[in-house]
Amino acid sequence: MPLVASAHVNALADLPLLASGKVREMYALSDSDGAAEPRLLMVASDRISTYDAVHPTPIPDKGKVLTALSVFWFERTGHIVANHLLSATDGVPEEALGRGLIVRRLRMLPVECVVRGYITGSGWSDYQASGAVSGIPLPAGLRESERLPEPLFTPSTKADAGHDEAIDFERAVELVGDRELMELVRQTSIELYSLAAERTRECGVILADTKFEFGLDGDGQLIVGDEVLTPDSSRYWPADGFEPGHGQPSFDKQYVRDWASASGWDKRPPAPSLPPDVVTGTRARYVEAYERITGEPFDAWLARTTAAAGADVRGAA
Ligand code: PZK
Repeated sequence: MPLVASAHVNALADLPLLASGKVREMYALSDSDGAAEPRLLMVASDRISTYDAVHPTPIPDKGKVLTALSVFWFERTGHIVANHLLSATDGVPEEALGRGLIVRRLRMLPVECVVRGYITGSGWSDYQASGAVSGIPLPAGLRESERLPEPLFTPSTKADAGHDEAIDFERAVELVGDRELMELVRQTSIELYSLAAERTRECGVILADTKFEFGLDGDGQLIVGDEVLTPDSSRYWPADGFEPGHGQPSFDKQYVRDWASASGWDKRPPAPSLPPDVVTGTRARYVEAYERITGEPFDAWLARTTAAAGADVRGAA
């Protein structure tokens, strides 16, 4: 029990910033407070990127929606693989409530684990150039955005700067240094994708592809980390209007992309600020994605997390 209730423990500014991505931050938590193992705080911001550039205008609640979706999927996939989530409330600094997660610190594997159920993006480019994706030959005559006969595991390397490089399974085995582990990672990735794609299909949302990051815990057990099955790590498309033969609109970012294209921006940094109607429309799409996929109001997430201080007090009684 804390000696002083609501003391401003773990204020964000006091924590060591370990990494800052385009749209989120990762902080170290101290090992000196009785924790059983090293822990991190991951905080999702409201920043949004299109064409790899971050816009100066935030989308209110975007970080909370992504965090809430990650937690939703962590809670529904624990029978497939353990995950790094420890808490969305206990130990999260007040200013990060709703957008912050306390997670187990892992030894991350040096590969990005992409699963594709539809042929789009760099997978479509690779298929057009070679008839294969990640070294996996595909039937001739596939159209852009078409559903694949079965989900494909198409790993990539983690590039520090610039774009991740597609690799085949054998290269992933070399990088990870353990074939059996890599086979488990592939099988697990496909199971996670398949579970999520079936669920979202029932909600009128196509999960075209997604990316997982795995790590090992102190016992060498495989753990899924990072964010899982969020719109930032996945391509979500509205099922309504889905039509192979061309690119599909993004469920969440399409207003921004449409506006950005019409604005005349050349898609090189710096990204332009966004007008209020694009911000409002995009926020509504993130909230709609959460509500369609989880079946609960987004406010329920806010009540569970941003009201956590009160919940702790009531729970302690
Ligand atoms: C880890 N990232 C990506 C970069 C971010 C996140 N559980 C973990 N243990 C150790 N390392 C990581 C994780 C996770 N998840 C995640 N890099 C390392 C990243 C920048 C900002 F918030």
